[in-house]
Amino acid sequence: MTLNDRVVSTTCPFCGVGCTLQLHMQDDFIYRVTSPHDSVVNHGNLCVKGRFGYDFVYNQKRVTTPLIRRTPQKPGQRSQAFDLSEWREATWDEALDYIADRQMEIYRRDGAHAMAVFCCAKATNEDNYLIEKLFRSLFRTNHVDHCTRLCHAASVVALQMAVGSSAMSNTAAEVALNDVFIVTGSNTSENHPIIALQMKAAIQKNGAKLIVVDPRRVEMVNYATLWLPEKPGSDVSVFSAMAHVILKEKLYNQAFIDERTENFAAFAASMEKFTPEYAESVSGVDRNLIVEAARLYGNAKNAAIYWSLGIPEHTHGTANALALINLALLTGNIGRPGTGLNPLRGQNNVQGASDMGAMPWHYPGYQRVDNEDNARKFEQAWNIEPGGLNRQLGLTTTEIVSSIGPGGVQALYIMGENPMMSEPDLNHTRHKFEQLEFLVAQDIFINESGAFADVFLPATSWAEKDGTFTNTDRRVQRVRQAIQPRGQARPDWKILCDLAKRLEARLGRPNSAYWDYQHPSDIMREIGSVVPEYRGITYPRIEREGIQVPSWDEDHPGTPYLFAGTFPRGRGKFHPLDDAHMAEMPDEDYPLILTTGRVLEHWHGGTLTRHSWLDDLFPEALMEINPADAARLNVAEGSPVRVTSRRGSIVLRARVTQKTTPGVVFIPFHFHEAAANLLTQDVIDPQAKIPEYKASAVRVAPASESELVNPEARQVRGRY
Ligand SMILES: Nc1nc2c(c(=O)[nH]1)N[C@H]1C(S)=C(S)[C@@H](COP(=O)(O)OP(=O)(O)OC[C@H]3O[C@@H](n4cnc5c(=O)[nH]c(N)nc54)[C@H](O)[C@@H]3O)O[C@H]1N2
Ligand SMILES: Nc1nc2c(c(=O)[nH]1)N[C@H]1C(S)=C(S)[C@@H](COP(=O)(O)OP(=O)(O)OC[C@H]3O[C@@H](n4cnc5c(=O)[nH]c(N)nc54)[C@H](O)[C@@H]3O)O[C@H]1N2
Ligand code: SF4
Ligand SMILES: [Mo]
Repeated sequence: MTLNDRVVSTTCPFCGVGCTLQLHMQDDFIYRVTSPHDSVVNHGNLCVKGRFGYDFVYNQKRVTTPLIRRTPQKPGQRSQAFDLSEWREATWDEALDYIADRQMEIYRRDGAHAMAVFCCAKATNEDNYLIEKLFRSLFRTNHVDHCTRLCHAASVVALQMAVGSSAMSNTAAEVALNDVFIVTGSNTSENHPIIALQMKAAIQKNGAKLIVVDPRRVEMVNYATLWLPEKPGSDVSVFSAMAHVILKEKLYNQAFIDERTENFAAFAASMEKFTPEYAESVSGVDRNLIVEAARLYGNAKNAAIYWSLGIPEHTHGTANALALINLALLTGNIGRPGTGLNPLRGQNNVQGASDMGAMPWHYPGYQRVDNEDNARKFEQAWNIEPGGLNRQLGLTTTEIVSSIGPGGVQALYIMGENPMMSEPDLNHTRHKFEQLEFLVAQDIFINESGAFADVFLPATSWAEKDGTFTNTDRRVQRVRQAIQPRGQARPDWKILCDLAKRLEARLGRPNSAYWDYQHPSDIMREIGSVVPEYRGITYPRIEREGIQVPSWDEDHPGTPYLFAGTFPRGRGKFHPLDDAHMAEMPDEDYPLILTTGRVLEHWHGGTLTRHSWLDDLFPEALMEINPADAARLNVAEGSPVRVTSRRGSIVLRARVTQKTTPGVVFIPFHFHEAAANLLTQDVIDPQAKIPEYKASAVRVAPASESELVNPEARQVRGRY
């Protein structure tokens, strides 16, 4: 050990599990990552991304100075620039002044409606609080959203409707207290690997019984007592049939229903039609399996439901999530340790960004923007004249993209997202991006979306800044600076303060004091003053271990599980349900159902993991196809296939595997050379506005090696 050796304790930047990382440093170099055995979330365990995926911070392709496009971009003719020669370096002053001038020009001409922002679930709470404050208070727009819309939006809407909350009700580690648990629409071992470890321990050490409901034979099926292999999009029928059986066999919890819920009769009547036979005809799941699953869950003492994107990412995602909530209310499996409704949140800080108001309908703390009292409260906090904040609900991410053009959104600011990989129907998204009048990207790399920008602002990564992330079980944890910012890169919160001051000056508002923070801990103090759930969060209190919000004051220890005595909306509300179908059913021309998602080694659009050693572990896009379909279509293991939907076409290699069920193919959306979102559609759930990523009709045909896109050619980055 030399003098410069040190260990920096921080939180993993990848998934919502929120594992504690110890970065072993020599000078400015991270040479090893470990985790302490007593870490509260992960007990010393890490997955491959937390352990090895940090090297993106040193990647040569990081942008380290502000950049301005050499050729001015015009609406209708905007194009992507990946090559640095198409940009010129600028000073921070020049880049920020240029942005402030262009934004003010558009704002003065077209008003608040023309301004929109995508916030960042990878950035800190403090960063996200400031960016939504900037857009709401200075541009008076509520067109503020982030990737939560593409993620658990329908889970959040359903939980709001039924119980009045929008987070995981219990702590993931409470799986140790379950005697039965359901995992549905979650490939837990690849996407929340450390929670999967806890689930496996609950099964192997405590004898807990697992029910998996998923169209794919995900790894957790190996640990399950029951696997219900349903057709994608048929969850309402499967879970309502379970409720049907629980009702018929009187396995419900009458005391809980009487004391804590409402609307039971209407719900029970709507379950009549969902017989196991009927559900079998819709979902393809054997009726006996449905009955067995209902009995197992209905007879359990402590049962919990864990779900992820297979549930919300449908045009009927809200109904899917309501079907799960109905089951928990029916059996009283909520409001106690080891029970609950647990949507496994995805990004490291998607819970926090949502809590911070990075959403179009809410100020920080889920306080509706169309409520007069809330608007007044934030006008006071942010020194805005009475009536000055916008009372109209803003547009969501997918709506922002659709509205781009004359009369709609003209100026977009993207802080750390990649809609040109993550939004559905990328040919349409590309067309919309081309129409933008002004685009700013604030990121650590030029990704497929930032390549369209007029100005690129280099942000620091998580290893170069201080702040907090809120993990999937609502634990607010510290992020600590370990290395110096690369080049001139600056932390997001600093960039935003510098931009806000310039805008204030141009607006003639003597308000700079509202953008003077010495450190992110100052921002957290302000957050606590406007978000009651965060009042108890201060940096000294979370120095050693995070606190689970709500933490109502500085003496409050935090909240491991919610709804002990009551629900935020009072009684839990049952919702009657009817048939729900996916928007695009397979037919003769497009006979297979495509479901999209993730693999263990990669992250979303790949901006981080494809700039990391992790890319060597999984270098190429693969489509999973069942052996029965592969034989019929003449597709061999490893051979190239062309996959076509009504919206686009991609070529990638096939992986012939029992992991997918017949009739279903799976493609991860991490690879720009074979971007899955060229195939998906932008139809959305009417309540939650989430797109149906989990079901599109496609056809698959053998292709030749020469049709495969060479990753270096980056063909998908052009028009497809
Ligand atoms: N390695 C890695 N981990 C990640 C991420 C990543 O990019 N890479 N992203 C993070 C993020 S933001 C999120 S939101 C989470 C997502 O976590 P997951 O939701 O686990 O991720 P997906 O790969 O999209 O898997 C969706 C699951 O739903 C199933 N499914 C598909 N259609 C249906 C259906 O109609 N009904 C049901 N019941 N199931 C269905 C799929 O077979 C799969 O098991 O992962 C987080 N963790
Ligand atoms: N087909 C299909 N599409 C999907 C999904 C699916 O299952 N199927 N899932 C959806 C879901 S759940 C999600 S969450 C979205 C994710 O979609 P996005 O959020 O658009 O995707 P990411 O690739 O995670 O983009 C994160 C960006 O933030 C940058 N970044 C990282 N750290 C920082 C930081 O500290 N500051 C700044 N400024 N930038 C930073 C990264 O470089 C990267 O460019 O994709 C959605 N799209
Ligand atoms: S499980 Fe999630 S938080 Fe933990 S190390 Fe892996 S990616 Fe990081
Ligand atoms: Mo997500």
